[in-house]
Amino acid sequence: MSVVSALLNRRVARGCGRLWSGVPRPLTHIRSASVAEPGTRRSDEEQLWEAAGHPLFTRARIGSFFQEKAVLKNPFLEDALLQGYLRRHLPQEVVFSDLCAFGERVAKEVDGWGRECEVNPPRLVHFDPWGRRVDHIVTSEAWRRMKDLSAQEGLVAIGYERSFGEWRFDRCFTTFSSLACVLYFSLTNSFCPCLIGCIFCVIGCFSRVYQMSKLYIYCPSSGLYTCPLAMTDGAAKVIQSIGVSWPVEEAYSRLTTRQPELFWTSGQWMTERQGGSDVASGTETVAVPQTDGSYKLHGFKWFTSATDADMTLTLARVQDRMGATAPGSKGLSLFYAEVSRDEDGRLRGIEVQRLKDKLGTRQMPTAELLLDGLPAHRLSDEGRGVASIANMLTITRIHNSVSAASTMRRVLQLARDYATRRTAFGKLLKDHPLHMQTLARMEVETRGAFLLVMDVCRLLGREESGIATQLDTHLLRLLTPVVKLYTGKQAVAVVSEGLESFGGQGYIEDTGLPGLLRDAQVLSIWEGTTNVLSLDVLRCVARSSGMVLHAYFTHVKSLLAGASSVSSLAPAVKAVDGSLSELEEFVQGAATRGQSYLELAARDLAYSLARIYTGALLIDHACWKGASPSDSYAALRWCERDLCPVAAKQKRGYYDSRTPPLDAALVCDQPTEG
Ligand code: UCC
Repeated sequence: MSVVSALLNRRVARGCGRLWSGVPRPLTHIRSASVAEPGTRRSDEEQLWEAAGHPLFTRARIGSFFQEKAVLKNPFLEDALLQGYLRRHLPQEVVFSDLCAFGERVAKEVDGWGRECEVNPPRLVHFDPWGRRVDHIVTSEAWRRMKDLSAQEGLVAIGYERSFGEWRFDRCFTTFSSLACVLYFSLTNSFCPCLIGCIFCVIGCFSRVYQMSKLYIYCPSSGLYTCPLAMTDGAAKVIQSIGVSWPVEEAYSRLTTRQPELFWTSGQWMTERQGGSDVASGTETVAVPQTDGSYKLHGFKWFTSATDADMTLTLARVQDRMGATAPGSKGLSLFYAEVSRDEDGRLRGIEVQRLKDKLGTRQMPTAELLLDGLPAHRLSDEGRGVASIANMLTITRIHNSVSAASTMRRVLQLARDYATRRTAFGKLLKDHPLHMQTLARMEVETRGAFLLVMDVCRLLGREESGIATQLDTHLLRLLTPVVKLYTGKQAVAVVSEGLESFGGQGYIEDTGLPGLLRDAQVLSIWEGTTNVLSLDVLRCVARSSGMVLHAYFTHVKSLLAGASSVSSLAPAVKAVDGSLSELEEFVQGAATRGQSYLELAARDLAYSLARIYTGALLIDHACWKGASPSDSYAALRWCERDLCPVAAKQKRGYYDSRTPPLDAALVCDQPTEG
């Protein structure tokens, strides 16, 4: 047989294979680790074909080169900053080995499930084949696996266990020792020489750092399962703060269990048709008291995330005997409801109207719900709904920030890997300084976001372990909206830039990359938009009579003081110090201004708080004895930006009374006639 006929025969065989192209193939995508694609080496067949004088691209032949995809490696082992941070703050062995094993699982197994969640989004089945209303939200197998995994890995539980069982070898000794350590710590702000007690305390107060580190590794591979986990964590926190007793005792233990068969997730149904920001005036749902002390809820929840939850916390207005309700925030109470079905398989007191058609987060069911007599229990005092659910908001906002930092890190890890594989203009991307400069800028953003997020987790852990000082408590209240709003914006910018670093492939759906950008976009929207959270900053400043800002200035100064002797960081220290003075000046001046002035400045104020604080954290981390030269470089680069935009914009008259009409005229500018 001639070379040509041999090749023709092979091509016929190949052509037959194409008939099967409709058969589903295993999922392969950029977020998964798998063997490298073949193709960069030309096959014998191709060489023969070319030797026979045939062109490389003809009929069924598509050339021999295939670009290698980026490979997701163990996200824990790939993350120098995460490791450095944990090495600095946590007893290493236990946490490191768990995070390392989990990172391996994420790269090898879980990431594929995450992709499957996206490819098989949830769907709503309204009716059974016989016409009965069932309202089944059908989710993928991968989505259900995520639930089991979340329990097994303790993704909520770690935040509530606050210690490791094996270290609690003697409860009495440990309790005594811990109390002594807490006292020592409160007085000296340093760890006492008693090793066991300290380790216990460290583990207790850094449980949140540990939990959030795990979520940070998991999030971009989770198929958005981190959303129900955020609400689950928030619900557990609310229950804990109100008191773990009937009717939520069982719920609490299920939300915080590590046993998959017992694990529950929770919803957070706050948003109604009038919107999710102004909850006080937007909530129409009423709670009708029942004779047994429970309630039935009637209303329409317009945007309920992860609606396949087992329970929910929600807000409603209690009706009096005449059917009247109190308006505004004072009329809202917090309710607990279980999502269950009756003997006919119908949801009790709920109709799922439809699933939302969203830009991103498509992996997760988000629904419009008619509450039509949903059985519920009131958890808060009447009229204390917003204040009671605020604990949930704190937790979900912190989770949101973890997701933001985590998504930035993930796109960078993939871009970094891709830069070692893709050649353009004669060399690998990693050898193009301009390309690496772009990635380095993303890296600086990501490092800043990470340290800011982790510091808030640290504060949360200290508060929950009972070792928070007043300064810590004030900082936590102030920084929660700040970290959420700032990292949400950073994530969109960094992920968008990250996609560009893959060229056109970053825009191709089944690489898995566009989903990262779509999912990032929600981070600045839900759980309080940028402007709503900027106003929350003003509220907490006013409600604390400025104490939250006092704590802020005190803490940033103490971080800078620790770096004063490090000459290589002097430009960064000087920049943060100068910006802090500008901010102080702004705050002092603002105290004499009216509310409208402050509201106009709110977003820039929040950005300034975020940038200055992050600068101080980067500096502080760069001073640590285990810091790397890259830690210093990142701190220096971060601090070169405008750290205090509120001062700069104030000087330019952005908040003066003549500006809003100009802004409005600009926005509403109409074409002139003629
Ligand atoms: O639900 C949504 C989607 C769920 C998806 C979850 C995803 C989780 C992330 C996943 C990561 C992967 S979206 C809907 C989200 N909606 C919001 O986030 C609400 C945004 N709006 C606000 O935050 C507003 O500032 C409101 C609703 C809190 C304002 O309401 P009020 O009634 O005007 O509030 P007040 O009067 O300012 O505060 C009432 C009480 C006060 O306590 P008392 O009465 O003791 O003085 C406040 O101090 O509530 C307290 N409070 C807070 N406490 C209010 N906000 C807070 C807070 N942030 N922290 C502590």
